Amino acid sequence: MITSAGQSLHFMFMIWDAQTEQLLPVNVAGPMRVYNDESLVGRPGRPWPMISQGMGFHFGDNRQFASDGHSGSLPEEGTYEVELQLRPINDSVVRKTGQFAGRFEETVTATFEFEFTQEKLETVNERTETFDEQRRGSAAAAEPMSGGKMGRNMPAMVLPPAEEYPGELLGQSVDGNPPNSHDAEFVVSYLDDSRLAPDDTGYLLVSPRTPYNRIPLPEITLSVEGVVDGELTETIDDELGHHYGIPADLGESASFDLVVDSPPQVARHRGYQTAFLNMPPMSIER
Ligand SMILES: [Cu+2]
Repeated sequence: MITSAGQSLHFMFMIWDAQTEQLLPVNVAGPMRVYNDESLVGRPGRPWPMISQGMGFHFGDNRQFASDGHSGSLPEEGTYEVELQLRPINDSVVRKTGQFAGRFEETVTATFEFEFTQEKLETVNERTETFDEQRRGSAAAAEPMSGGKMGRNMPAMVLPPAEEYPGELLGQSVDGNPPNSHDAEFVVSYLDDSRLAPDDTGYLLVSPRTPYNRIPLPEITLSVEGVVDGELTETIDDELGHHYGIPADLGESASFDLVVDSPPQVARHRGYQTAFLNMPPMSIER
């Protein structure tokens, strides 16, 4: 998807597994190159992991299009070809389990074309959503775009609600909300038996997400301190989705702190610029 940001185009990519139709909220973007008639336009560069209320987790980059004989920073009208390299998902960075185990091991290149016309740019600009004045200043989020609006069948870009996770939910408030830290919600579930942990050991699953839209928050360094100690492993699993996990055996009334060692290393679109940054630890008790 392309939207205009000032005098450049903002390219946004969502990457999912065709086999399971699941979004892969993992930093895999390599260099992106844009061509017009086989000649490179703009600089090649690597899109960043980002979150936006409408698009959820994606990769994005702004491109200016000044080229020989064309001084504007928007492209000339015409057809452009885009090449985006996707890097392997390395198990030492993000653990791959279930149907994802052993996959995404090679660098691949995705290519597609787009037409740029002034008319298309105006259509995109018209889609910009503005909140009523009465709603400004109160906490909320814009609706995530659905597949239909994006013009194709897209996988879900949001995570399931807490009650859809297996295991025993921990740290829920009396109203049934998951623990939170600087606006992010952390679904914490204890599975006393899981294929993601060694035999006879339980598993602690933590799924951080944005409030309202349940957009996954990747690239966090998370650890636990207390009856269980250690850093959680960022994991993608076809059944349990994107989460952070650690093998753990939690007895009755076991308590620990969930500590955010570094907040999500993602760029933020409008509405998220000041959220999920200074994240105090959460005290959890079974
Ligand atoms: Cu973006």
